[in-house]
Amino acid sequence: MNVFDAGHIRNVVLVGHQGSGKTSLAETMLFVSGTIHRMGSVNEGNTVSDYHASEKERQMSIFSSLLHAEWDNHKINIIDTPGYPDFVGEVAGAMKVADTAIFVMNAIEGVEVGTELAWTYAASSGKPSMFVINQLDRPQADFNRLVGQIQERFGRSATVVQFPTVEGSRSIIDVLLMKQLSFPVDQKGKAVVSDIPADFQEQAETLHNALIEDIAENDEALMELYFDKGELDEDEMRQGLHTAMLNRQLFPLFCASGTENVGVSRLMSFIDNVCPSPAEMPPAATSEGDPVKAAPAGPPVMFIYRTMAEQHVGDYSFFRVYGGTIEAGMDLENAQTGSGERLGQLYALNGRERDTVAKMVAGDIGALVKLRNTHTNNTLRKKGVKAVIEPIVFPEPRYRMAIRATHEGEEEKMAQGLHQIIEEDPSLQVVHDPHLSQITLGGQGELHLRIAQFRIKSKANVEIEFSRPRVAYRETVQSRARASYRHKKQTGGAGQFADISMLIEPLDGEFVPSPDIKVRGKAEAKTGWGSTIEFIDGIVGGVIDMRRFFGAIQKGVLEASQKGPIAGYPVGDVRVVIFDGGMHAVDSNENAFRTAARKCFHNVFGEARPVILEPIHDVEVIVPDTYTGEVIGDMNTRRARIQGIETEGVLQKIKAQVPEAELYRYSTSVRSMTQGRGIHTSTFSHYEAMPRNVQAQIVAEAAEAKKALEEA
Ligand SMILES: Nc1nc2c(ncn2[C@@H]2O[C@H](COP(=O)(O)OP(=O)(O)OP(=O)(O)O)[C@@H](O)[C@H]2O)c(=O)[nH]1
Ligand SMILES: [Mg+2]
Repeated sequence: MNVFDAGHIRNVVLVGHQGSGKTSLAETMLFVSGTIHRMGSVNEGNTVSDYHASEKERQMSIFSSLLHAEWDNHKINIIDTPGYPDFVGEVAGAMKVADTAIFVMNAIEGVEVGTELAWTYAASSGKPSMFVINQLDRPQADFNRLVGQIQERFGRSATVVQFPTVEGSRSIIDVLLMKQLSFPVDQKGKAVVSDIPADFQEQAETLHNALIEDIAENDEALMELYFDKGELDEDEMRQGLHTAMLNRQLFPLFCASGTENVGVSRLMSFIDNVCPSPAEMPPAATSEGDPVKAAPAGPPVMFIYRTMAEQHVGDYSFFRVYGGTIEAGMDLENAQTGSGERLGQLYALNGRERDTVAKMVAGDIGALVKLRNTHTNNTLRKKGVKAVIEPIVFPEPRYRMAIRATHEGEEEKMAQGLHQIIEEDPSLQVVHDPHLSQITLGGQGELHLRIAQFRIKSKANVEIEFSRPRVAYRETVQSRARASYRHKKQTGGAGQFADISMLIEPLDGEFVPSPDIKVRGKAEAKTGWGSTIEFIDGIVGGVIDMRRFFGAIQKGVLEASQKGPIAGYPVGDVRVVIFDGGMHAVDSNENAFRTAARKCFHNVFGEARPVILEPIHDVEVIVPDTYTGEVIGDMNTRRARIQGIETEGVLQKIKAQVPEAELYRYSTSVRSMTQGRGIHTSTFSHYEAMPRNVQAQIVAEAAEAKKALEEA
């Protein structure tokens, strides 16, 4: 394959809701460019992009795939992403390395959650964006309604470049060219250009003027020209659109029917002529060192945006070259690990197919195999260069399950398998909680985890099982209480003696001592589960030698706090004051005080209105407004506190605080309540006391589990 310089490269990513037609559109892009000679279809499972068995089986994209087409001496890199929200991690990675985001919209469904999700990535990374209203051949398609919806949601910056003559027809009026473009079946996607029919002249004029005004509004020089001439020519419009796209001032809106090969060749030309080249994009942002300019003669800097093991090939590292020119055999340094990497063969991909390329210059996207120790989000650079490309921010999990190896003794294999799939998909997350003795796998939804389970099986040959994760409750006290404990043992020789009086209270502000307590010292312990225990030495008259025993007392309390007295959950923030006690010249030692402290803590805890705390999450659900009522109704069965509802165009955002215990499989519930059109996020907010009745249930469960353990 030829080598292209940055000026002759375009990097586009196809994004949008599930089933909007991205993969079909990509297939047609490859077909009209002559890259492939037969158009496959998603329904038959023979597209270039959806080539994995799991994608064919489900007739949907699961992984992003890298494709490329040559068009008019340009190389267009196309990344097709999955629209199903479970796989949004793939969108995050692809969006990072693309220069233009093409939002493929389903002409019947309109703005959907998948559109919304991708939009946040494009907006936060400042990517030039455009819309393609797709599937216009379908009888229920309503172009005007959709334009209204898009503008309502994304603003008037969505500017119409094309409209269909009649929904379902194979003709489009292009108001930039001011021509009718027809795509007869026998022309294999080539446009037949003709004058605009009289019926559409008026609408075309109106939209043409609107487009010119949109363009002029964003460019002073063009505005002046427009005032002078009362018109802008095609090249001026292109130039204006180009600049406005780069600045995210305008989002051109196109029409197409991917499977019918209508509008696609025109889209390719627009990508070539108007969408920005990598050379025009701002220098790549870095987390260290200066931003990297796409200069072919500069020192090589490349970034790995994705890693994927392929059968019979090995580990593919997908990359974008940000600086310089790279070639096979080159020695680079991994910025994160400091170790050296020698580049193997470079490939331009079309799904499973690969072409060897001699060199790749700054701006290009490709893949290579068998890097020794380089992972997603790593930068490879010429030794001596300081730049580290800013990493991709992958989404936080919204679905979590406890996992274990189905067969005993395969824990080690499971750990390896987990390690591998997380390397490939950083939107999965493993958390090991030693206090709950539980490993959880978090991801974007039920299907995401099921695919992970399947991949662990095929990679590491280990079966894993999912179960409901236990919630990390905490135990704490709600009032001040005092108790004493005397530990005394006489067994033959040396005895054991320690006497402690302890006060406990919630750790809430500074200690306000009662008149009988004098503060003499203070210590603070941070527990392994994230809470704080404050210790106050209030011993007067040396009844306990605190220089010798304060440490042992703290140890005892910390031991006891690992398993709280109510149901065995770790203890949350408390203050412990040692205010009285006694010791014995011979029989007192550290062990004795540790034991006494443990027991005393247990007793005093029970006196201070103990309570179980539960984690509360901030939850946001985004749904089309027809589902708002249902989502709120369901929230009310989950002990949720609704905090507000905001309108975002045609979608609603419901905000609430919900106990974690009530969020089990919530993403699945949201999907089924909204027929796949809603999505939620959930982040830990704080701990809160549980209602009595719910607590009683937790206590009963803990008692039962303990009994079962003792009987076993
Ligand atoms: N009539 C019609 N159907 C289309 C068109 N584009 C796609 N489809 C159909 O819509 C379904 C989904 O198409 P895909 O290309 O897989 O959509 P996608 O956006 O890649 O979907 P995900 O990868 O799951 O997000 C398939 O059955 C396609 O045949 C179109 O332009 N017209
Ligand atoms: Mg797809």
